[in-house]
Amino acid sequence: MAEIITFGEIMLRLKPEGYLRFFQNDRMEATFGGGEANVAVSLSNFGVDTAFVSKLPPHEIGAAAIRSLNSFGVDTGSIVRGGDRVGIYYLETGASQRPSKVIYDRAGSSIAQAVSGDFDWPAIFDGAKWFHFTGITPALSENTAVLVKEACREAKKRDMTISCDLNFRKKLWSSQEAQRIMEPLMDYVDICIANEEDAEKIFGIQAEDSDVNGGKLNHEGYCSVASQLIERFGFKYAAITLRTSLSANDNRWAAMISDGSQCFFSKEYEIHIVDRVGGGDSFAAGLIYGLYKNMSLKDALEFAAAASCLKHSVEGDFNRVSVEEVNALAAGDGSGRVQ
Ligand code: KDG
Repeated sequence: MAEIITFGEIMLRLKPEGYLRFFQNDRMEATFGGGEANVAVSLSNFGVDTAFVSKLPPHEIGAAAIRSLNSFGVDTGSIVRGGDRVGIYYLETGASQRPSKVIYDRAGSSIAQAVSGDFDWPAIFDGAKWFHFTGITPALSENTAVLVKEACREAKKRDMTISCDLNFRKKLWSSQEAQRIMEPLMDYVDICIANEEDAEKIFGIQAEDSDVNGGKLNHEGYCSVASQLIERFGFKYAAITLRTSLSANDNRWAAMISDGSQCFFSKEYEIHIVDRVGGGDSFAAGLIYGLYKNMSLKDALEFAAAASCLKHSVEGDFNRVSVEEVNALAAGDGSGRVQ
């Protein structure tokens, strides 16, 4: 029986090898990924019984997605089979001043067309303690927005902890639509994970001008964004990943968390980015793990930041690091360059 449940879309990820451009190669690496699936894989790697819930077509590509999740020990027993297609996303990895590109081809995927009644939430949540979703799932269709609400309602009834990574995706919906759908869902959420762009784009929450320098927030600015989220929605905690990038090749990575009265900041890591996709999901999974294992708020934050930092060194959406590796990094002073 799974302790933690995540719900969302798993997509086929098609990517030219290395730094090749879309039009430059005749082969694509085919793997799988998706916000909540990535979180489930990380948690499973950390040794927590985790189930990923979704809908996938009954054909072999749907089966391959399930096999991929199973290879990490993710419980896929509640994935419904039906509908016609697996969503696809194409990724071209940027370098230097050339940004990465993502192209979605996911409209009409099985999960986007799932309906109430496809999922037996009381059975899925039987014995579970934690439910996690992101802002991607309710953005897929009006149906998935309803499904997320149904899941949240059932999870709350069972006194489960609910976490949400706001994960604003401008290719999926507008700020106005996001706010309309996300605002009522926040009533159910205990732990909110975001970056400053999510908070601004979905809820119009911003730091004071005096806390912004050269487009970057200072620590007070991050505290202010987290406090505003907590005040507005009554979250227990709000965590924010810090956008401290210096340039595409030379990056720094850190995060913060607030409980409404205190703000904690993680160590800041210098990172060499191999693949940034899923970095936020690894942060979310690290935070869920730390809090689920009753770490102090500061330790859970450090665990999450270290897990996410390591993900940037791992090719693919899925993080493949162990608790021991994360703990070893989190125990350091953050000064070593991660190569
Ligand atoms: O957080 C990682 C996701 O962005 C990636 O897996 C693709 O799910 C995805 C999305 O909708 O952007």
